[in-house]
Amino acid sequence: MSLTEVNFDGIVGPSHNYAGLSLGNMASASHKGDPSYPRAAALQGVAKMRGNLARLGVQGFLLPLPRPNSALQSALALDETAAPQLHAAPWSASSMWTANAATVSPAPDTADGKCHLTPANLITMLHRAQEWPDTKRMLEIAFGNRDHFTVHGIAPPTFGDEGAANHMRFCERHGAVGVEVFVYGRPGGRFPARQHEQASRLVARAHGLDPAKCVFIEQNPAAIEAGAFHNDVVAVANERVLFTHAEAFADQQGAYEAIRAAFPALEVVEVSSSAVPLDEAIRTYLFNAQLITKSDGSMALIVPEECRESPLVWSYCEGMMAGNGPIREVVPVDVRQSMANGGGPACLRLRVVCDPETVDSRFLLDEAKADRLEKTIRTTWPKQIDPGDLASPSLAKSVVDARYALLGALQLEQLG
Ligand code: SUG
Repeated sequence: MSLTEVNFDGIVGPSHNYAGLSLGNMASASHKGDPSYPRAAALQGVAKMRGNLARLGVQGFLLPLPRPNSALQSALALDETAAPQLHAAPWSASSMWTANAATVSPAPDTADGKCHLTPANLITMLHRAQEWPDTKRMLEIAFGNRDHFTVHGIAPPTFGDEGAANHMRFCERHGAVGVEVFVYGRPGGRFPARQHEQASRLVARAHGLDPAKCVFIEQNPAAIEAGAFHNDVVAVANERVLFTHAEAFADQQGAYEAIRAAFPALEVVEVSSSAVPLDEAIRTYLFNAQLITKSDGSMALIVPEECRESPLVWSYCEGMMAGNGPIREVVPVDVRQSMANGGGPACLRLRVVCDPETVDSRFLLDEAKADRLEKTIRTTWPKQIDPGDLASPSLAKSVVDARYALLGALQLEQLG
């Protein structure tokens, strides 16, 4: 059996909109009320997947969840006195950011030799807390092969869990035993600390990880204040390499030492605050990148286009490509529609180290399926959504119909 890293990207749903729902997420706040372009957004996502399919030879995806969520609409007892944000929450397409779908511990790390997934409860934000039941149902289908996968229940409230966005894994190669690093925030600041330490710890226990191969690290409260609402906004790991901003962790040197104690081969690529100030790193999402190992063993960083447009960030990237560190290529991709809600290339994917043969093949991409996805999106996804449209029954019908068309195109009607 050959284990490899499969990225499951979230297909951007037909209700994608900018309602400014995420306190502490600067992009979401600054684009509140803008018109959104769901069709363009979803096509940007498919183009990113095609690029990675060509680079890595394998690519998966997860589907948009049912929206508007009528159960949440009735639970909220919506009427004209309810705040606009309450009206918007049941329409959110936030499940596109699959780095928040679950925490994943690959088979080599777990006591029973299976790959364990815990769906994230996302309880800190109302519009995200509605995701997990449908996400869990989908994961149970995609990873339904019980000889290889276990899908757990969520961490119980009040422990906030935001999934893989706060989880990093270090290993010699993806199929080898790994050290799993859980990054949590300490509550009490201006913005919510969305990942709670106890949620991370219980996920590690539930997955049957070796305590000697788990590291728990506190996120820098100043990074949360600056808009790093998840650790993956300021750090990303791949195999031996940690690519991180110098202000990512509460105790930066202590974090490196703790990881190195469990994983001596750690190689840190640290970007100093003078090279790229924290605010610029968060604005451009330099670290919300996919750090991938190419077939020749070298690493490439898939970054948002916004990085190329920033003189500071791009000059850092050019210097890195010219140097002799582990990251030899930087590839900008256009995911602007997602970026405007605070979701970069890394947010849009859930990494699952597994044998692709053990996954339900309906969730795996090939070129023909990418064509089918694009055709469905081009013909059924709304072109534009203005904030006032969210109350419209005709928009609700188009969103529901578009998702059904997608389920049909992928033979996944059972998710209907
Ligand atoms: O949870 N944005 C998402 C972005 C998630 C990014 N994921 C990772 N960093 N892995 C969030 O804040 C915006 C929704 C709105 O404003 O309508 C939103 O939910």
